[in-house]
Amino acid sequence: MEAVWKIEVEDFPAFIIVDDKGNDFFQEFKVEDGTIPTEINSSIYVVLEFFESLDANRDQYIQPEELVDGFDDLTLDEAESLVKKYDLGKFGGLNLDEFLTLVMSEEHLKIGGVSAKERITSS
Ligand SMILES: [Ca+2]
Repeated sequence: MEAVWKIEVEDFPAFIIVDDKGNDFFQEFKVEDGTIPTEINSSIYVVLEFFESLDANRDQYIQPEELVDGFDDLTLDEAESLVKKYDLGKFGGLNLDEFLTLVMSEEHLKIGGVSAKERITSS
């Protein structure tokens, strides 16, 4: 159950939406720590480029079939469970964020014999 509270800010009405436990509705949209680790920051374009090269149907999501084409020795079964694991938005594919999490977490994934994580963090 949500509630809307009206607060006064020097003749300017403002509203804060909270749930029945007093939680700030917008809290979940806040980034905990606004800084991106430098090793990722420096290679964000490499990731983006890689992401776009995998996204064969250009829908901004990486489907299991597209993952198979992108990584060495990845079966469709493995790709499907990886997508299931990282597809937090339940889109049936990975968006850029989820894709980055996959690459950073699944260190065994390789591209052309090189760890995908290493590839995107060493440039
Ligand atoms: Ca796609």
